[in-house]
Amino acid sequence: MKIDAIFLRELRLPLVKPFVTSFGATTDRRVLLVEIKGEGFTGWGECVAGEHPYYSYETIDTAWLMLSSELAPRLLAADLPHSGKCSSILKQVRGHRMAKAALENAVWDLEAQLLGVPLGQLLGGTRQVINCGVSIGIQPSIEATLEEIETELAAGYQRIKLKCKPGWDIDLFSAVRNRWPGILLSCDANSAYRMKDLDAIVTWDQFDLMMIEQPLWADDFYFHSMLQRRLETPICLDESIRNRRDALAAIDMESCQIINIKVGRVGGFSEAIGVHNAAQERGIRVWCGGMLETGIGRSHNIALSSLPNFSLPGDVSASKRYWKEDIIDPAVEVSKTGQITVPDTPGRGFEVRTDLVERLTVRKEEVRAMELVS
Ligand code: OSB
Ligand code: MG
Repeated sequence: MKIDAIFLRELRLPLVKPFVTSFGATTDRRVLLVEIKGEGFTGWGECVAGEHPYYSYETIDTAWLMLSSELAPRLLAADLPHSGKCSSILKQVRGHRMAKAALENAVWDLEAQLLGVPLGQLLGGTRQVINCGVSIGIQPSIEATLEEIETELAAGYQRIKLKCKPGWDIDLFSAVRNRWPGILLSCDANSAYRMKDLDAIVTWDQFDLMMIEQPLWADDFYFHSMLQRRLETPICLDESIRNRRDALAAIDMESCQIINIKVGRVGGFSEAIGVHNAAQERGIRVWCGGMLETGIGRSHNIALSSLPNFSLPGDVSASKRYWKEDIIDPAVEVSKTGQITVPDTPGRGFEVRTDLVERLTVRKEEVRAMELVS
């Protein structure tokens, strides 16, 4: 593949409503997009790094710096026979996986168009529809949370994930379970608990949660395995799994029974496929996590979710839950049965609304190829 130009863009987009997790609230998103021109096509990638280094050490600003000074120049200087080669071209740069993913995914996005195949198919996807759940942020009250859940269930979503933290857990789960004894329910602590909380977490088995996501430290396997031994409820790891090797270690240590795959967190589609396959071979179920993406990241998550082992409903939901106006056409829609149809047209299957992207762009840079030592 011949790449002619790489552009970085920062867009500002207000969320429809604030999204609150155990580490804080997000009201406006600063979104970093990678735009790659080559072979007569434009590939798009979205960087899922946040505004602050809370979920991960990466931020939109560190990602911009890495993309413009290290990653994109390397890609421009390299031979690129196919997308699967990206990760080895970028491997000299340690970490910065969200920045790498934005670039690599833009290449896959372009290659799918070039080959005239749906992106999902290029990644190895087999599903025609994907099953959707929602992630419900921390609300001002339990009553407000119940109302949110009511709305999302009425919209058809198959699974409800509650963000939780110490002091926002047992009473919440209990109220939700009283009202809806049978729904698929899970929780996500974004690593807010510590060893002193283990006895309390063990009592959550009574709520028949589908999983407890990342209760302990963001970099931990060992203490999660100690907790998993005491729990009936499966632990799902999100933050801890940075790559395929981490997945293998976590599975081997029995730190989790389910893995949340986020393509940004693991550094791109190639590694996400690696995690997916490693889990599948070992009978570990996976689902696709969300990072408040615009339509570009959302379309990539849909393509990834079409792989066979994405057997649990993911966080990939309708555009309108987050954006008044999404930057793709059509917007992502979810059926009354809580499903998204995987596009069967070439590429990502959603047009990028370039006029709207241009209007929302607050910073733009063309990356130059660089003479790299070594
Ligand atoms: O842990 O899944 C998470 C958003 C920001 C940071 C971490 C997480 C999330 C979400 C977003 O839960 C869910 C979505 O995009 O729908
Ligand atoms: Mg999570």
